[in-house]
Amino acid sequence: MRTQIAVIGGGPAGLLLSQLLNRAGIGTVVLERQTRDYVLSRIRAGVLEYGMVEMLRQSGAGDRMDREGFPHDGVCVSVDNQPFRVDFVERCGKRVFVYGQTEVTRDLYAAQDAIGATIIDQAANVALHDLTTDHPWVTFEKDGAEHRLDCDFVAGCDGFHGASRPSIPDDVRTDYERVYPFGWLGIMSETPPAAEEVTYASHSRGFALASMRNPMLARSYIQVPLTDRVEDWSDDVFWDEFRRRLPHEVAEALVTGPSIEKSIAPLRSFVSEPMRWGRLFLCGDAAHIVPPTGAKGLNLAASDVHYLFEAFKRHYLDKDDGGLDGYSQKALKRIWQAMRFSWWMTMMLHSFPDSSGFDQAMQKSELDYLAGSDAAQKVFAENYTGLPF
Ligand code: RFL
Ligand code: PHB
Repeated sequence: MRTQIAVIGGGPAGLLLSQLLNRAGIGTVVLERQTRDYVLSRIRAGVLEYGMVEMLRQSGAGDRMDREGFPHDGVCVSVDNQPFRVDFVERCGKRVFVYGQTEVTRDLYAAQDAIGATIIDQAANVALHDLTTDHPWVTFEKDGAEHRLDCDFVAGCDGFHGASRPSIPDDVRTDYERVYPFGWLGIMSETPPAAEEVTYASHSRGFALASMRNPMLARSYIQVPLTDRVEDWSDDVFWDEFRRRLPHEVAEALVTGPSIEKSIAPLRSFVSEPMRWGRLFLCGDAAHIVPPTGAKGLNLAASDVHYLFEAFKRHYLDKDDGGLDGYSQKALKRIWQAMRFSWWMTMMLHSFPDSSGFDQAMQKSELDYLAGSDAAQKVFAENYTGLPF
């Protein structure tokens, strides 16, 4: 089997890249380890930056998002049950879209099917070969048989636990990491969202986040110790704790109901440099992880895809490798900005088990400044809605 770009991973990064490339006349084969049903059962991000919204439209997979997604003009931040609002449109003239990652992925699969793209699911033991030569190739197993895929380039879009990043030798890579001492317990429920806008709550008992997918689907999170397990949290205990951390008037109006999904995600910041090795290009979670506090993970995957797509186009259509040579540096510059914002929000909004009185006073003064300063709100709005690509 032969293709131009072997795309490893059929998550949002791999599917979006493949879709854009196919529409530009560049051939791809996507290799995904899981079944499609499994990929579509994962519940993750919910907030799309404007740049990602534009890319979905550009890829021909944006119609349902435009019909069923929800533009949001701002968010609410709550400090010890007292809310304030940051208006994005007023501060920076942009807005975000509430539309779940699950739906984005579903739309991308449908768009790929519609143009007859090749997506091989349940591809096991993917291995990358001869990446520093002009003829890289990939092997994988499917239904017990071994296959070989020859290609011009490999796009490593296989997430944090994939095979691509470990294919870059240790002495070439530098990894940067911060692991936070807590996780987020998240539930999905068929109830009205707690608040009209996404609400980030800082509270002495810990952080909480009230989000949503649609008017009858709420996504709710609370900060929990890393030692907690999902079984430790019945729905009733979750809702009681969630309510305590929210703004008073939101808590009073909260409608609760049974969870239809419940999971705990650890929080970490991680970057691996460089994002290119020979003919392998890393993209999305394969190269970096952000804590979800800034809603940046999926959006960063999209900006990587943008840079990589433009670079491949220049290579194939203009015979110019400048984009490929500059990819890692260009992508990393924006990634570090999003790392900074996600880290800053995480540090400002969560309770840290070993924080001193001084640390807590710093968090409080950071939040006071954000609540009261036009300049601080502008900085927040510009970062939250997404820095330009
Ligand atoms: P993905 O979505 O992880 O997709 C990678 C795909 O590659 C496949 N794969 C392989 N395929 C072939 N061979 C292998 N060896 C492979 N190894 C893995 C996987 O099955 C998968 O289908 O990465 P991608 O495309 O870069 O997209 C990134 C986003 O998914 C991610 O940044 C966000 O979802 C992060 N994230 C969240 N971001 C937010 O903004 N808000 C959130 O609330 C939020 N919650 C989350 C999250 C990430 C989580 N992870 C990764 C564990 C919750 C979780 C649990
Ligand atoms: C979500 O809706 O799942 C969500 C929203 C905002 C975040 C993280 C997750 O910062």
